[in-house]
Amino acid sequence: IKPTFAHAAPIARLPDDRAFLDDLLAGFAKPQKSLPAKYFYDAAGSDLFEAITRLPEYYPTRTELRILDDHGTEIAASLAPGAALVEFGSGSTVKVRRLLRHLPDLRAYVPVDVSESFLRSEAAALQADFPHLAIAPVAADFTRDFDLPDSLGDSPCAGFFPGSTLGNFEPAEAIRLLRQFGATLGQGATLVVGIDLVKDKAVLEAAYDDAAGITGAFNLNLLARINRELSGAFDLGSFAHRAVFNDHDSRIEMHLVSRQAQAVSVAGRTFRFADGESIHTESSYKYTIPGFRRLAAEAGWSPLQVWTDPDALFSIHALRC
Ligand code: AVJ
Repeated sequence: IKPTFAHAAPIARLPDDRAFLDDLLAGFAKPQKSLPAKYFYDAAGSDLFEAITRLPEYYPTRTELRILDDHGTEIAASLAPGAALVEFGSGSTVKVRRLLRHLPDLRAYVPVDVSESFLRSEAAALQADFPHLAIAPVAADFTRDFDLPDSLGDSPCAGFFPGSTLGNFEPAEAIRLLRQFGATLGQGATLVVGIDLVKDKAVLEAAYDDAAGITGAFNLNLLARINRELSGAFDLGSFAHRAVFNDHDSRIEMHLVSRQAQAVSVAGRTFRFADGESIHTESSYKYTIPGFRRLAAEAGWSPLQVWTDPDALFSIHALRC
């Protein structure tokens, strides 16, 4: 098996701008206006997210990296020998590198990401550092069903889903996604998944409302993106960033709150906002270890092992289906 990224075909999908407008129209028609969090990540938004991961208040990224550094050998040992490792939403390869160094016999690394250009450059950089690793990238939206490369043959599969990205999905959607991962990876597969944990409300809220205002800029960039891509007329100064922990649903919610009554046009339509009315832009669910295991069990995954940092801020689970 040799690297196949040069030949990886893009998966057909709805043109992004039409999907964006459809999602905006659906979200703005609801009593609580909302937008899907996945639209945060245009080029500017991805740069802002990178900056968030370095903020003193934003503990998840550095804590997960620490767990990978402290327990990488054991985490890698939870995978079947000679498995192909599929990363869902691979983005930058910073985290998987922590596993790859403990996996000399990996059959292949299969990064899955919507951004084909990012996939290509990350695969090339990874290949330079791991010359013997077979890399078989797939350009696909991992939330939809996709096929693994034929080159994997019938080798056992393992999945990697770090970053607590699963926390962005409503529990019912998270179960559906975990079930889909099981169907893609096959019976007996291991899934290594990063999950942020419930903790003190002040710590959670600071992580999503930092003193430097980077998370606010990240949130407001969604309106800037609407202006750029959908001929929107949002005045960014008349919306405020708000992040609150919703205890009842165990999730951080990010909102953009209208500072005044106003009408805003997007793609030729007019949307009205009352003073103080918000757009719900993101939910980031926080789990307890048993709570996450219950969710995973509903999707057909049983717990193998769990690792946390000394302060129990974050968790990495190995599951078996
Ligand atoms: C990338 C979804 C894990 O929920 O913590 C960071 C995104 N939003 N700050 C998270 C995010 C605001 C992040 N995830």
